[in-house]
Amino acid sequence: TKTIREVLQEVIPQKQAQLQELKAKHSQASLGDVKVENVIGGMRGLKAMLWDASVLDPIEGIRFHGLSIPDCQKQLTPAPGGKEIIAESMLWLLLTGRVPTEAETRQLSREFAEKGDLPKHVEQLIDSLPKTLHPMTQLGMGVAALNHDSQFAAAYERGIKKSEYWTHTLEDCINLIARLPALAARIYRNVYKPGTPIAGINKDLDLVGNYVNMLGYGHNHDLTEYLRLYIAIHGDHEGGNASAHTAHLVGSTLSDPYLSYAAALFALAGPLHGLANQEVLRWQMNMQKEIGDKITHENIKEFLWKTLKSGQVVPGYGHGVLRNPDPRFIALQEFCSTRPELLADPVIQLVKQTYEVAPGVLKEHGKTKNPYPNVDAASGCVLYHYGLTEFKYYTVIFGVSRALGALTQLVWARALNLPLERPKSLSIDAIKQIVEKQ
Ligand code: NMX
Ligand code: MLT
Repeated sequence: TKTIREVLQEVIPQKQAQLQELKAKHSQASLGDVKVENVIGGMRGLKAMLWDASVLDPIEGIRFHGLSIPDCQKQLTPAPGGKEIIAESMLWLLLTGRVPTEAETRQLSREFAEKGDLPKHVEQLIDSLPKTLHPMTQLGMGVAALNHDSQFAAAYERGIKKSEYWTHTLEDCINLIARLPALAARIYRNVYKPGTPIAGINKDLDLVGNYVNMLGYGHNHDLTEYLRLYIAIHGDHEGGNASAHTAHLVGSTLSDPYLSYAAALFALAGPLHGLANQEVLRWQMNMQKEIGDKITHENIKEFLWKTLKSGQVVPGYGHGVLRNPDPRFIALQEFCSTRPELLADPVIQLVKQTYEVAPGVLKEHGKTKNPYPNVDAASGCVLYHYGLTEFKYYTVIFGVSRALGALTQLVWARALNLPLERPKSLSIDAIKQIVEKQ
């Protein structure tokens, strides 16, 4: 059994050599033109980032180091007594490119549990915040305040060689992932169950097992399994998504992992990105209220058109890269398909029926390049079924998850000595001058 640090010590020199070779042989090769539409269109389609842990195919969806979600479900070690992928095995895969053994997975679970308690000052900060402050704002503030103990920041201040950056970054990333459940659970308990005690960390449980326990739902095995799957598959979605990209950009200034990930969380908190899971539930509940018991395709269609005609987006549909139903959406639907009590739930049925109608309506509407559901269309309704009905909290769970991928890339960015990210911008006049000369 090797530690994650030992495996990284082995794989980093190999990857460094690969990058050196690419630089030496192909630095001047083109990966495609930069068109005006890329510059004014949110850089969509522009191949402009290095990101190794996962690649998103528009049709097939996400692969983590080449493994699809069903591959991961087969190959990655679940929790004892569980079946779903857990955060530890996903992090091992993302960080090292290797499927960990069961012993390696358990070793990481134990390390997370041992490091999971929050420092007093962060508990006090979170406890002092108004309960009306959005849970995502609280999460970002808590993560930023954890930088008090950043090993990278302290080592940088002492003066370290660039070749040592990644080891300190890794320690911060592991400490941050370990502490996220206690932080996220404290926010939930303060806002929604004030005055009740929070469970302590159980050293024999996996990261998400402890998270669900601290949230107060540890008795619910199915919800625990659902959140294990949810957190594993939201972990990484290549590099260009707004949260991961933000962490990468901020990290490239050598801001420490806590500050970099806090920034990422504030990108995740936008309704076009992670907040969409909150928005989906709110929107589906409004649909249910308006339609009442008579849920038919016709009624759903009418509600969809009402949303679109009022100039709003249909939350949970569309994507910057995907052009097919999101395999994460499919995986979460499949979780439901083996559980009759979930299939019978009216909110889950409404989500499923919306999926039967929405792509047709969005195609007819004719704007979105992708009329199919993304992960957010499905992720909240199961939480709702299990009694976690406070949908303003849902993006926090996404925030616990995305740390796996975004922090993996911070370690690799330091290991590969990637430079400050600083693209060139152009004014409208400058663009006109360039194109008019062509
Ligand atoms: N409902 C209505 N209109 C849409 C939708 C939608 N679901 N998706 C895209 N459009 C519109 C979009 O607003 C744009 O309109 P306009 O020309 O007036 O600006 C047009 O279609 C073209 O957009 P696309 O190029 O298809 O999409 P883009 O890559 O710009 O944006 C999203 C991707 C995900 C931001 C967009 O599809 C969206 O707003 N979806 C709803 C929100 C959502 O579910 N976000 C979650 C994404 C996943 N995540 O977890 O982060
Ligand atoms: C994500 O998981 O980050 C979202 O699907 C958005 C994206 O990939 O752009």
